[in-house]
Amino acid sequence: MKILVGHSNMDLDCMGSMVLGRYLYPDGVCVKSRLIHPVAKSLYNLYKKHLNFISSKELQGSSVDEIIVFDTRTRGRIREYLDFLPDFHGKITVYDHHSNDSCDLENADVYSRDYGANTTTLALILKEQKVQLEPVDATIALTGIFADTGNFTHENVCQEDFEASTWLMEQGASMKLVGQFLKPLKQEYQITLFHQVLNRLVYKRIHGHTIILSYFEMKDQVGGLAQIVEKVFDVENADALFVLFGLQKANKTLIIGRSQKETVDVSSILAPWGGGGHTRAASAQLKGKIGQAVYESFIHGLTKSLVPAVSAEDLMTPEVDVIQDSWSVLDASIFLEKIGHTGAPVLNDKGDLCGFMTLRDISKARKSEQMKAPVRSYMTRKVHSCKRDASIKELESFFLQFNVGHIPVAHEGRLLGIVTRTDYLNYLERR
Ligand SMILES: [Mn+2]
Repeated sequence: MKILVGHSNMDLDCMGSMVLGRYLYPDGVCVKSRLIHPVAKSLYNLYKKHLNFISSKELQGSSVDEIIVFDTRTRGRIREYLDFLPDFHGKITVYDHHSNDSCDLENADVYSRDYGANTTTLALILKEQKVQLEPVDATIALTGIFADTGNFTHENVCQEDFEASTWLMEQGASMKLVGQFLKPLKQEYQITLFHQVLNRLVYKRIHGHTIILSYFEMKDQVGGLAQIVEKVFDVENADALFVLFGLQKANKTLIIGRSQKETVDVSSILAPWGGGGHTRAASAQLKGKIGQAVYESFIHGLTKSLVPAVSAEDLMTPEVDVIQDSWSVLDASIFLEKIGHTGAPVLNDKGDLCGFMTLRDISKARKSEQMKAPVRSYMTRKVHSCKRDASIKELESFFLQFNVGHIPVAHEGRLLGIVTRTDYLNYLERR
């Protein structure tokens, strides 16, 4: 017998891969994991009959000669099936998109693609073979792609994910159903909890990072906490979020962390607490520890482990073309034209930053035929400058709020450099 499996705690991408995998291996039998990830539960329950997955228990005593693995290449993540197959020595074929994970499945044929979703790999193979899908399978597969690509907003998204999705739409996928399955908070208690967590958020600036924290105590653990935390992170604009759930009955604290910045690696921040995961999503469990004191000591640890954030000083261009306030407007105009900028900071004779001269200011002087007037009478006196340690968030709100293209960085009146909108955009792209 040939079996098709995904990783433990199957998610939507797993299910999408498996239903498509069935077209490649029509004689294969899909096996469900013991637990199903909360995000995939409603889809699974609704399509149980159509999916027709057997449980891993049913493998006991069966003669499996080939295993097709989807969405993982790690033995530990398919152990729950292998445990029922102690005598298995057959062929293993892997379809996976986690190319950074090392593969410890001996003699496996690994079909690896770096797409945003693993389902994409299977969809493109079937497209190539001109296979016709049942619309319900197209819907399940498309849900998998949306889920693993964060609705096509994650950095891992590539052209192939779009191509596969287009094809799945052609195969009759229902976007209405996809949207339904992707709603992260389906239960009323989850929505209530979402608002409770939101109400207790504390904003902290730690080493230039904006971190939000929340401590929440509850009797028993409920399903879908990670989705709640994710939703909170979605609506808040912070660098990272840590929600600590004190679980009274189990006498432990569950920490769930999310980050949107490479330099705030939540997995390494949670490592000293016995946690793990990815750079941007990780969790930890503190057994036997609960209460406000745990929260306090977590904040303390966090302060120690956070690497200082990038600040205005790191982004700025230090050599700035400046205008003197005693120059004539005409000279300033010629100067700006020569350097090809739309504006420049103005310094007084003491060398202090005293204004900003833009082409707009110059045209005002031109209209009133005052090109010989000194710069100081036409420059913009109110300069929106920032401090050298201004955070990325502050710069961002500067650009948005004042609609300026440059932000002078000053210290005690002295101009240190300038951050342009381009500097800022370049940073966003590389971070
Ligand atoms: Mn995946």
